[in-house]
Amino acid sequence: PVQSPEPTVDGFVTQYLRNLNNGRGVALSTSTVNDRYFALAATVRDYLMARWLEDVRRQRSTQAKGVAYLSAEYLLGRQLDNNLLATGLTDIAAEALVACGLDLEDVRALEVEPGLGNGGLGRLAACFIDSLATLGVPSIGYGIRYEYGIFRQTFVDGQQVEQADSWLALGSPWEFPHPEAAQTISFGGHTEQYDDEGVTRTRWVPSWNVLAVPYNYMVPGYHNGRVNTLRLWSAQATQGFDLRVFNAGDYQEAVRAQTYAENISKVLYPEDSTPQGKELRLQQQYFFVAASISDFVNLILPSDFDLAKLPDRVIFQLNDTHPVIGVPELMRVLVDEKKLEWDAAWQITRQCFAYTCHTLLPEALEVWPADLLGRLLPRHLEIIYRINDEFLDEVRERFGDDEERIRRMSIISPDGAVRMAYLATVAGSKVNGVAELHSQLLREKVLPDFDEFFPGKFTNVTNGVTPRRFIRLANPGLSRLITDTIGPGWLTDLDRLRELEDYADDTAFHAAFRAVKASNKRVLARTLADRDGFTVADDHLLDVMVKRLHEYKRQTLKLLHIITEYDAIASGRVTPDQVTPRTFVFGAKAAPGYAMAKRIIHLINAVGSVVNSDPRVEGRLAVLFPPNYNVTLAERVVPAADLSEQISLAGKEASGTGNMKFALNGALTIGTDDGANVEIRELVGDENFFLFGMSEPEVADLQTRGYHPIDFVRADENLSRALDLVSSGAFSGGDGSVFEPVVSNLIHHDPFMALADYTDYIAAQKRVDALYADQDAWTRAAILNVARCGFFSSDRSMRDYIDRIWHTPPLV
Ligand code: 26V
Repeated sequence: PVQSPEPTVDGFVTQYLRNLNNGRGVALSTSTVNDRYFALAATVRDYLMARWLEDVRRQRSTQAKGVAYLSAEYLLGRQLDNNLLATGLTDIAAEALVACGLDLEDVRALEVEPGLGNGGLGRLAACFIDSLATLGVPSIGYGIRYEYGIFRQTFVDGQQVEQADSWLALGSPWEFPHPEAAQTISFGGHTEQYDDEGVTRTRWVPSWNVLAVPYNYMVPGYHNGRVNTLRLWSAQATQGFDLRVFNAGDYQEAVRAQTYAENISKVLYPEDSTPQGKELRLQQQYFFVAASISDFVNLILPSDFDLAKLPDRVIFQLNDTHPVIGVPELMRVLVDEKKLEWDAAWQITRQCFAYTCHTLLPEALEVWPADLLGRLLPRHLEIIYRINDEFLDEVRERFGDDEERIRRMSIISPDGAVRMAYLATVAGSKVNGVAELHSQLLREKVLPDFDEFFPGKFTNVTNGVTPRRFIRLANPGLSRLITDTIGPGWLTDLDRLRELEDYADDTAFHAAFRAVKASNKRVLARTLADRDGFTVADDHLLDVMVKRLHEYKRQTLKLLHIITEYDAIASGRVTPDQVTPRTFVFGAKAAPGYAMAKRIIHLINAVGSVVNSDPRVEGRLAVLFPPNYNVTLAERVVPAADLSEQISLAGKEASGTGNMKFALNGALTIGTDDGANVEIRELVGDENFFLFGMSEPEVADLQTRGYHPIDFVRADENLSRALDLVSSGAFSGGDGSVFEPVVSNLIHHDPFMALADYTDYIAAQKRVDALYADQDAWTRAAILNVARCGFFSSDRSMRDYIDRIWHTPPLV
């Protein structure tokens, strides 16, 4: 067994210097900050290594069932602090560095976060693997090692400009590449029938291959000695590929082919709502899923394993439709490679997958044109057709020749595209939504025929967030206060936060709680000063909206509120001292091809620069939009916030997870009855939540009656003034045409009904002001938010998945 270094300052120093000298090949005196960061990471790894190897061995040797989480995205955030926390080495490391004449703070600042995800879905996967490790559940995360993660956002003249995220430029100390364990992944070609000792079988004759090289990452549990694995695949050209072309003497062509193959894991697709049907994306999906299934079936399972028992060993959890091509892939492996009967293989496959849906937007549901899919994966298309034929036969058996229903339920759409969500629903043992409301709408509105056909298949698991990263690491002050008040243990048993209810009216606790918030604001102020040159007033209500830019999330509604506040003062209708001093903070990336979202970003910046430079509102209103919102920045913004903006049109936000992070850090929510907001409000109580806007049934109702945004403009003078201000060019140097597309889209279409909810939103903001004016009442409500949101720990989400879907108890 591997020897762990001594968990003492001396032990740490010795190991650290060894890693600096032997690992980096430098002396302490000549080392760069990068050397020091790498040596520190290596040292932390050394403490985790023995446990990791032991867990890998145990998970292989036991017959216990485990989870294989299939996700195209993992938005991990920085690793160093998290791994120090998990091992309990933070203080030792800090002291050891001091002993070496170094500062932990300087060294940790060097880490570039792996941004291998777009937003909520990718961050959720990262929270889930943290919780699985902390619960001790046998599991492995599979995904893609993108060479470039989510783009780096900059602003030029207020407009978003994307830059490549070269997170690997200086190397990553957290990964363990295993080129010797590479899998060959095939594409293209055709299928043919052949005679296999009297049995007619099909085989796939592909036309090109790529190598999938696994990179392993440690996923340590919190203070439990467990370390799980995240395995991300990187694409490399195969030798054979090169040789063939090289032998033909065409060097250029060989290099081109290699580049083509290696493109597969080159870059994360930065779109998260409108699938483009891009061939490269399907290549990415099949690439990582085929590698993962083969890894599990051919390498992790013993070679004599009876595949009929596969469902007793593994559940492949499909994180949205991105890995759904795994369904026909497992069928192909079982039928073509392992030579099982189709029915037996289908029986196994149906038990081995479960599907999580993360959206309600119809345009976000992935479909693949059959010709594209057939060109890239001809055998898989055949398998999908057969799955569909047999499924529709069953539907006919149940419902007769109800051709309308058959058309509705077919995995193949009328225009010949494969509906991946339907395939996942037919194949999955369970299908879940990510919040109560979302799961209900999924059953009633998105997949009602399937709910009727498969009773018991649909379920809910409300999302959660890891309290280790989003409370303990992000908010050490609050964490200390909680531990001082209710004792340790809450970080892995978050329902215990309830015990804080007893302190909701305790004067001393109030003071300490407020001091923590004030200190978090100062930390944020320092961060924004350093990274963006901003100044943050420390006596303002901090009003925060951070999330991807999307029309359904309604950043424009937030902007209309800001403009209304600004207009009220600028026009002299209210005096500055009549408004609550507020700093509005935005964070949002727009998909590079999403023109309207980019215009809205431009408008936020334009409003910000006018508001921030107008002496009439100085000291009262400020708008800050730090570029490149990411996990690292979230860890500073969330603990500092007073008010959390969760203002999507009801029925559009599947869950939201930022909403949970804010509430757990003592921000109050202003929000619609959407996604997990519903559950937050139920838990914290109406009086501790600012609800506004139409409910989902009201939205549906207005939609059927016919929505005319102009009616709402006419009915509210403040709204028409705010829109006029934008049209007049007040935020664009007098040129009204710049933001005309945003305004006219709102007035004439407003697909997400921002104008319909405006009046009620402004009224709710007035309630915010009123409560904030009573600091005791506000603090009480904030404390109760923390106390009552323990439910939103991702540990609870994992227990729900285990009980309702996976049936994979922790390994003790
Ligand atoms: C979709 C697509 C479509 C094809 C192009 C690439 C791509 C990449 C990601 C996605 C996923 C979009 C769905 C998503 O992120 N949903 C969010 O999931 C969160 C976790 O469940 C949830 O809190 C958010 O409400 C939901 O919007």
